[in-house]
Amino acid sequence: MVLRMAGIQCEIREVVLKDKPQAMLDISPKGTVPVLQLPDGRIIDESFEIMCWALAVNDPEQCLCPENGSPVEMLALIRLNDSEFKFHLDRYKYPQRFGKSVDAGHHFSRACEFLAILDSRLNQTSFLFGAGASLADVALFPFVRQFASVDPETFGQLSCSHVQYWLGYWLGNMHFLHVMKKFPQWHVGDNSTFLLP
Ligand SMILES: N[C@@H](CCC(=O)N[C@@H](CS)C(=O)NCC(=O)O)C(=O)O
Repeated sequence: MVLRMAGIQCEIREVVLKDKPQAMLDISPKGTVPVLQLPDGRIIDESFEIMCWALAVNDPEQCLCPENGSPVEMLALIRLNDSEFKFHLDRYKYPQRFGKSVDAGHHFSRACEFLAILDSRLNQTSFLFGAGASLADVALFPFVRQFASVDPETFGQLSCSHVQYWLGYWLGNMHFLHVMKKFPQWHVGDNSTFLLP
């Protein structure tokens, strides 16, 4: 999505996780998506690093320069998401994967504490760090989307109306809608599919 926001043309090779292509494992043995291969052969295989790389190339919406707060504060919020919120989200979403003692309700409540932090920021401005979208907004909304989709009715009843509105904005964002289209699984020798139309 951020590659598209940055206007960077990119060949898409859609991976089915149960059937990872050898060409992907050869350049990134850890076997997670996304993986970006640059024309000079460099590999970036962490989504956050791909976002930072793309915005360093071109940042038309000024996502790296938040209007309120500093890039350091933005990174701190992203780190809190990737550690605390993701930890509780996973245990709320798939308690059975973490053993019998895991209480999904407890992790739901802890995840809601993070949503309250977001809600208080979004009570002040339309986006997390001001009137325009920032790297933090784009990095965080997919996790909030996952949280909401576990039980949309419960999410809709939470008292975090600013987060609910903000998520609605992102779900209708044209870059998001474009990248969420179903792409066919890539096989060696296929014609190229490009990100930008
Ligand atoms: N921190 C990594 C996480 C990547 C990750 O775990 N991606 C999942 C899909 S969302 C994956 O590739 N899982 C590998 C698998 O299920 O085999 C990133 O953001 O790039």
